[in-house]
Amino acid sequence: MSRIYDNRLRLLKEAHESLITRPNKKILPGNGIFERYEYPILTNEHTPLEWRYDLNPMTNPWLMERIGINATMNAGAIKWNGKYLMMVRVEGSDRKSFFAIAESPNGTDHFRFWEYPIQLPDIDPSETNVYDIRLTAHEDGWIYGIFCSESLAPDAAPGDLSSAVAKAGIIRTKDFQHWERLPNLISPSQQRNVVLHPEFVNGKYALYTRPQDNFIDAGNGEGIGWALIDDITHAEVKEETIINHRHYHTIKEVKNGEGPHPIKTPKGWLHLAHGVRACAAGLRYVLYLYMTSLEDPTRIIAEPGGYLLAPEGEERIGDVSNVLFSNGWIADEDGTVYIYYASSDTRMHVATSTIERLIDYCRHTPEDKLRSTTSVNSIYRLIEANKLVMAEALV
Ligand code: BGC
Ligand code: BMA
Repeated sequence: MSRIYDNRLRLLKEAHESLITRPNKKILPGNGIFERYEYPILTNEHTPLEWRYDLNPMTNPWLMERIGINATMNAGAIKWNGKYLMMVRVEGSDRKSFFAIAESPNGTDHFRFWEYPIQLPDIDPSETNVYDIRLTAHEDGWIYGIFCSESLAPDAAPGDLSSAVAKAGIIRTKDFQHWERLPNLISPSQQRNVVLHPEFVNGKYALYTRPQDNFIDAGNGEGIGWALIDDITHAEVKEETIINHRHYHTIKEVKNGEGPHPIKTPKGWLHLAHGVRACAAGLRYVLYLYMTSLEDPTRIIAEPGGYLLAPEGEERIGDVSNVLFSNGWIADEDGTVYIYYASSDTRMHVATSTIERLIDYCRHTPEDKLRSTTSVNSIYRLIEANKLVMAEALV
């Protein structure tokens, strides 16, 4: 074995291991709603060396990387057998993304990838890319994953190699080892951001959808939709109602989409979604919360104005800058909520909060009344109320 090979192998292994075992710290005091953490929880550098390097000194004497990994982003998440799992969108340097599971003992650091990425059952030769999976442990006993399956548009003009079609792919498992692939969702429009509700509603499966005019634009698709499905093994959207609308001059003017499936709380279903606005710098993606009724999960009961999380610092920079995206969170038994979010289509982060705090935030943050003047009114009301509190404190 050459000295170059030996040295490089030792350095690579040390760097990799210390990255994975690096403890993460909460950044305090935060805004009281959630806490961010000092380090991203997964980056391309966290992927196993065995995925990237040929470790045979005979065929790779310089120990070069043979397969590049570009990003680890947009992960679904679930607590399973006491472990915190992310089903990550890993993107190679060839721009193909695929899914791989990374596991942590505590939800905020020590995320380590399982030995192999997931090889999905291949049901459609035109399927080119897969991404943004949402995991749902459904009350039917299966764990489902719904993801975007993307292909070149069949009607693209010759030479147009960008027009694409987005469909919802569906898989399910009981052990995270064996995956059954069900037929893609049949829908009148293209679909990205499809999410399975964890419970039956009127005896049916329920999906959050996001109808779109074409591959990029939500267009007349006015927001986050809801559809009941008769048979999940031949899923078809027959009727779709919009439950969370877009509005002019808000954080979700251009598009919005459901994040992970909502968390059931005593006060209602707690939803995490992304909102998109357009600006000179391109599309800006932020994360927001809303709540729906336990009796009728399509009825909004609270929607705080503005965003919960927007890109900050390093988060603002990456392959697709100015983007936060989340399709995974975990509500723990003790009420802690782990919000897994990706920044700028590049890396994964965690923010923590609790169910109680997020409900309080949803119910007591003024809603967006859609005009500057109404926003100033909210600030006035807060100042006046604070003056009373201060005056009482002085007595
Ligand atoms: C990308 C996604 C993106 C979508 C719409 C896809 O080709 O892989 O990350 O959300 O285009 O822009
Ligand atoms: C979208 C998503 C994500 C991505 C975002 C920004 O449409 O579905 O895959 O994070 O674009 O590129």
